[in-house]
Amino acid sequence: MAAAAIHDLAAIIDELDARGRLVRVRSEVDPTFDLAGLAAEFEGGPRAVLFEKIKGHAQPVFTGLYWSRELLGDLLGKPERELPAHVASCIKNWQQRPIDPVVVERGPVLEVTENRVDLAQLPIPIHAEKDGGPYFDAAVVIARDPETGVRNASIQRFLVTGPDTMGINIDSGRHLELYLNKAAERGHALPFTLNVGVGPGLHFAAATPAEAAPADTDELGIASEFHGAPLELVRGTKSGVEMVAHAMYALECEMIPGELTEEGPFAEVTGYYAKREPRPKVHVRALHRRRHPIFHTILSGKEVYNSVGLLGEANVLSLLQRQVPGVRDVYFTHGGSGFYHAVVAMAQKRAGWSKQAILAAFAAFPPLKMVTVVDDDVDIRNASDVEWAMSTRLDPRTGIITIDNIFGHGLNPSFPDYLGAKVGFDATRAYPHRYEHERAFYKKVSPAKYDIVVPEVKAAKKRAKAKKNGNGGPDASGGAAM
Ligand SMILES: Cc1cc2nc3c(=O)[nH]c(=O)nc-3n(C[C@H](O)[C@H](O)[C@H](O)COP(=O)(O)O)c2cc1C
Ligand SMILES: [Mn+2]
Repeated sequence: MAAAAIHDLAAIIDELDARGRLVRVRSEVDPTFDLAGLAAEFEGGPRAVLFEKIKGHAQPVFTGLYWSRELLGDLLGKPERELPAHVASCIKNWQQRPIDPVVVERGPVLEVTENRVDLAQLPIPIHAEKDGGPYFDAAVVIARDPETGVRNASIQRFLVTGPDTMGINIDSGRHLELYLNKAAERGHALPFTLNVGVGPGLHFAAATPAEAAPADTDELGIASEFHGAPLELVRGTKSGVEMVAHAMYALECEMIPGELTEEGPFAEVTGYYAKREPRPKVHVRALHRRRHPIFHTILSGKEVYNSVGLLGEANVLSLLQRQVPGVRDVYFTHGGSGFYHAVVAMAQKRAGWSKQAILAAFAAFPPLKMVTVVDDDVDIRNASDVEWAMSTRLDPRTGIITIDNIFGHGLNPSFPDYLGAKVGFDATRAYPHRYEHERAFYKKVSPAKYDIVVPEVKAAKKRAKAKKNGNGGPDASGGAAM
């Protein structure tokens, strides 16, 4: 897709439609449970989904932009296996010479402004049956450091608790937590904007881990790299914090330090419910939107693997390639909830570098719980192949590293209060390589060059019928069966 249109979700949806990559749900759908249940039927497939009629609402809902790397690769014009390297190169360009966003006078998000906010008017779905209520789960937060003014972008989940109030979940170590603490020290509120319905450039900028975009950098510039042009912002009318000019909706919000509200449960990317607990309360002061907005929601499974996971993968890949000779590729497995298990492929140059790769991967992305390093003759995207390396090359006496009492991801039940243990598996061959560990391969031969007859396998039921009618296959004629 033309880079120029990638910042606009409406243009993206039209483009997906033109490419046969948009499922349109024409029937009315209940946003409470049914929408997510139906979306789950399409999760991971090559198409996103537009719910045209939402029960009780005039505005449609869109989901699925991130649940397939094939879809994402097609949209960004990259083969899916090259996505981590593409993302890594965009971030590297930004680190070396950032293209700052520009503030413009007008944008589609300013078409309608509502100063009396009623969140119940928005078609915000309730996903899982035990969720605490409707959630914003794909919207980008823009805030400014109360001390330095540096902007930050992040994605947090927000539970709607009233017409103009919400609860937010800020994980430990997030830059937004730092900003809120700084606002508390100064005794004032922390204003921010919540931007719903943005393109993948800004979504990826917001999901860029702190290890790649530290607190003193304006990570909004990362979006400009994906767009091929500066990200366009408009100034908020209440606090002056910027909003995304091409968002579907932008909410001007603030948190008053110390004010808490009950937030949760929420069906999380881990496959478990996040606990209901007192968390920061949010006041919505104004709502801006397009005249015909589309609400963007995501299912917190594969969609998060390909945003937090993809960005984590890109960072681990670029750091490892700089620090550990021989690293070829990195993949965060789906079985590892998308960002708890990294598999690293390397062509060893020296004994011991594989263990170095384990430590560097943990440092590059703290939510990781497991790192498995294999040789570059293993397909890291194939769980059986990785298991083959573990069962034939890993020496459990010397190849397993455990680190106890280390910071991890709070949503992972094995890190209660963000503390737990991590494990690294060195499943590479002993170096220097020995004959016993050399993988056997067949010559690559293309069947297309040969005249081959491949019969259709007949179902057992059909075979029995054919036999009864006296025109059986090899069984009936006494021929040899293979
Ligand atoms: C769909 C999605 C939902 C997320 N939900 C949360 C959340 O509820 N709380 C949170 O702290 N981080 C959440 N994250 C992760 C952060 O947005 C991400 O780690 C980001 O890099 C944090 O920004 P920061 O480094 O500027 O603090 C989510 C990410 C995605 C992609
Ligand atoms: Mn940040």
